[in-house]
Amino acid sequence: DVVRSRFRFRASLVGAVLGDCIGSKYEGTARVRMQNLIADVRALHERDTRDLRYTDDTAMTRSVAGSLIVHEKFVAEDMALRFAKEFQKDPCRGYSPGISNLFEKLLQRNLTGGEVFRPAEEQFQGKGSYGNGAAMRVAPVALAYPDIDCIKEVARQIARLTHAHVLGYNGAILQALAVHFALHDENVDKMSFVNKLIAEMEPIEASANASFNSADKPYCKKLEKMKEYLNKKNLSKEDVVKQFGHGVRALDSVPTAIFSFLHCLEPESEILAGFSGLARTIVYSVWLGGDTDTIASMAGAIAGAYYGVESSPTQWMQYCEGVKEAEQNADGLLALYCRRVQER
Ligand code: R7I
Ligand code: MG
Ligand code: MG
Ligand code: MG
Repeated sequence: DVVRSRFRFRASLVGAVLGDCIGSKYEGTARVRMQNLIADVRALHERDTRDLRYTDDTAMTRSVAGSLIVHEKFVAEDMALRFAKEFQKDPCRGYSPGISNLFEKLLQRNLTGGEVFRPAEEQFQGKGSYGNGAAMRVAPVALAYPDIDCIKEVARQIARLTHAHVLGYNGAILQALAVHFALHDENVDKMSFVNKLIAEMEPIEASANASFNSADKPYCKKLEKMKEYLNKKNLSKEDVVKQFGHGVRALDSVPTAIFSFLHCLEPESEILAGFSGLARTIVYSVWLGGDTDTIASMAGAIAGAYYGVESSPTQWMQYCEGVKEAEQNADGLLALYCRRVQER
């Protein structure tokens, strides 16, 4: 059903923009008060607000979508250059200092072909970044490919342009998988959703272990914990943050975004009744505090893919910068997706 698909593709990228725009006011705030958040949202409904600007999360998501649409596949050099040029054009969007340095290097060195992966490998004394910057921009990959193995591979490759640490790129893979499963699920069951993610992440983390000489599967471990926490009654947000984190590390934010989506499948009592599924997911994830724009953007991409556009709050869409472009990119990705389905 192409019409319903179009709505879900659009809502995924729109959800990512809304989460970024609404969350960015609180980025780095450990304790966000629900009262303040509700006031923000009410201002959007009462048209009593200024336009909310998007940050680097959205800027980079747009580059991922744009490059995939133009080339109809992943082209490393073009993708890296789009990130860097977008940064150069508009550097004050809240990029981390590490990423800013990386883009300066990319632009100065005139790198070609596979060399574009090198600056990422040099980050953080040669260990590579485990930040959430690769996961926060990955949603378009899940919209560009019907095939799950392609999603995993392309998510990893795009991530490695900036995040060479295993936790950085595996976080991007997990987020892409979450968007993929949400997009294709008609009636999400929390436990089977998490089980599907574990089934995919298990071999990925096992093979990472072989090369890093470790027995740890940190993403799978958090996903296992998630099953326990999704069944808990009267869960406090302090508990959620303690278990899943709300920080800038991918490991402390991708599972949190997935948890927010699943937890908000049913209305959370503390959140305004009458909110749509996408709206309450975004409000809930911002309320958790910390890296609010990024966690809300990732949760918004997953929730949008599931609920579709009928769940997108139109008043919010009017005040958030970049919504139109997100819709256009979603349409371009859907066309690409449909071509791939036909070619199968
Ligand atoms: O991951 P990245 O693009 O940052 C994304 C965040 C989001 O919240 C955006 O909204 C934006 O505000 O920035 O940027 P990186 O510089 O790769 O990583 C982000 C942060 O993670 C760094 O500033 C470090 O604090 C931390 N970090 C590390 N610290 C020590 N060692 C990431 N990797 C390492 C590491 O290997
Ligand atoms: Mg930000
Ligand atoms: Mg940001
Ligand atoms: Mg952020």
